[in-house]
Amino acid sequence: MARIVTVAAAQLGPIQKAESRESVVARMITLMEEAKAKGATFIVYPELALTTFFPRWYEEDRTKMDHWFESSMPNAATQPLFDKARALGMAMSFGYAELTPDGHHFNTSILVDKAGTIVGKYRKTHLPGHVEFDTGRTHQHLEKRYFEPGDTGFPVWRFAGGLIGMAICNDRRWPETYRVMGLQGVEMVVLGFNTPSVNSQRAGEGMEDRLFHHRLSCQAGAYQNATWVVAVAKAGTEDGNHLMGGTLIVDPNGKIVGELPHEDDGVLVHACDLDDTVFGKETIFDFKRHRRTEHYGLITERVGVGEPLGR
Ligand code: CDV
Repeated sequence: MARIVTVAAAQLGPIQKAESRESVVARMITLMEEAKAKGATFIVYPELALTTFFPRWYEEDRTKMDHWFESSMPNAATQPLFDKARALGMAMSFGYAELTPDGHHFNTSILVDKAGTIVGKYRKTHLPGHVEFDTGRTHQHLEKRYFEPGDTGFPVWRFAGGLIGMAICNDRRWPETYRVMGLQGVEMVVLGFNTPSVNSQRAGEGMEDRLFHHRLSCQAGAYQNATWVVAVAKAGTEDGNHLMGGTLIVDPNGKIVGELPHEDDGVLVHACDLDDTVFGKETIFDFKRHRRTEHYGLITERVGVGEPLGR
């Protein structure tokens, strides 16, 4: 028997520094209407969906960046998105910069059910980039300056008729991200990303390589954990800085079932059968039968590379 979740990967084109949240929310609502018309019941937007990718801008006084953060959710700017989701009966996930009441800064994503209630929150674990201005880079990536590492871990929620987990951008490159969710039986991982199309520390690593690594990471995570992966870009040129596209959906066999071919606002809709996860979970990736945790200690004991065990 099929368990279908029709998901819309809702890519956003560029958001310039000067664009207001209200304007972005209007674009997100347009995408939601399109997703609904195409049969979707769950829409996924990118990382930091409400604003430009502000961690590319260096600011000496960090408090001057607080205007990019949301201190409540929903708030006046995003309420129309929540209202529209409730009116359409659409579940959703989107990313934003979160400023907590006690002053913590996180790169956050939420799961919102079709009644408009926030039922899940994930805070980005793997923060890329650096803390101080780096003259050796072609562009700055200051996530480590403006965000703290997330404190949520990688929970999986019973949501939309399945087991759903979240990740954010750089998290998708780390096998641990998927495996921790895999061990909770995850059936669909949803994630958003803002990926510059050139490596700031290696000019020769351009868009072709970046897209290759992105697909490789999402496909491996999906296959090795027998889960759907829905990866959604913010794409295009933001104030002169180019972000790659590559919004895609991967099936539990590791195959890409759809990918957007452009860098504008757009939706990629796919009817994902969560029961397609069963074969992998009961055979080659039946963790209970095949994992050998007695040999995995280094995964949690070591952060960086240490002495070889074989000498
Ligand atoms: N927003 C990100 O996490 N971006 C990183 C870049 C800096 C490599 C990514 O993994 O796509």
